[in-house]
Amino acid sequence: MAITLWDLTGAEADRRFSPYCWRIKLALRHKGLEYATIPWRLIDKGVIAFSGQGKVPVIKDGETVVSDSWTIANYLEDTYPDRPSLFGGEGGRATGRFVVDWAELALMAGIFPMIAADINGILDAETQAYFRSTRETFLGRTLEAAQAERETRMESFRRGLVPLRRMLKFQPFISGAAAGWHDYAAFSVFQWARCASPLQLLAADDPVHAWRERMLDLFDGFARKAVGFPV
Ligand SMILES: N[C@@H](CCC(=O)N[C@@H](CS)C(=O)NCC(=O)O)C(=O)O
Repeated sequence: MAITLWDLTGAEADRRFSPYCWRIKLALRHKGLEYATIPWRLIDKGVIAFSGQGKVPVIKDGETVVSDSWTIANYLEDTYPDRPSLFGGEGGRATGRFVVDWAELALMAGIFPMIAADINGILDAETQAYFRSTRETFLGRTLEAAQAERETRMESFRRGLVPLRRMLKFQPFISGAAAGWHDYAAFSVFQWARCASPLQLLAADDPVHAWRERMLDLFDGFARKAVGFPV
């Protein structure tokens, strides 16, 4: 039986923009597991109440319900040990946790203010009211005021990518010779931005751009085919 994934959507049902859901869709493909997605909006809390919390991703695998992208990745790795490994061993699992936090605290935190108003623009009116109120409280300013700082923020965001840029001189993927969880956890943030905003986060000659291209090509261009903006 296929795994069910509740997957964040914008006003258009096929604009799936959650970074946390993206890394799980890529992990499911990596494992070669069949899955079906159910579009979910930020305000549809009741729909996922069965999971005991209010965020996606949530998966249901038979009778097992799992939420939180890192918990789901570990569940998939441990439940399907005969499928291709996401982590490549226990050392990879440990550094995989580091990438989850780096992706959230360095990548997402750096990108979010630059695309905050654009994200609002892909939502339906009802979800926009919720998004604006929760995210403006978080940002401490309006979505538009945050996004207006993008010119000044871009340089430091790109500078923060130096360790990744340098690593990619030695290997094509963060996980090594082939893509794995480390790549999915980091790429999912760029895919979130690409699904929600036309902002060009990476210069065309940046090795990180070339890595993102390789990630967009994986699984027969799965991420590239998703509804998003050209980057
Ligand atoms: N730590 C969680 C974070 C999940 C998360 O924040 N998901 C967002 C969608 S991208 C969400 O559902 N937010 C609900 C809300 O803002 O009310 C994970 O890794 O899965």
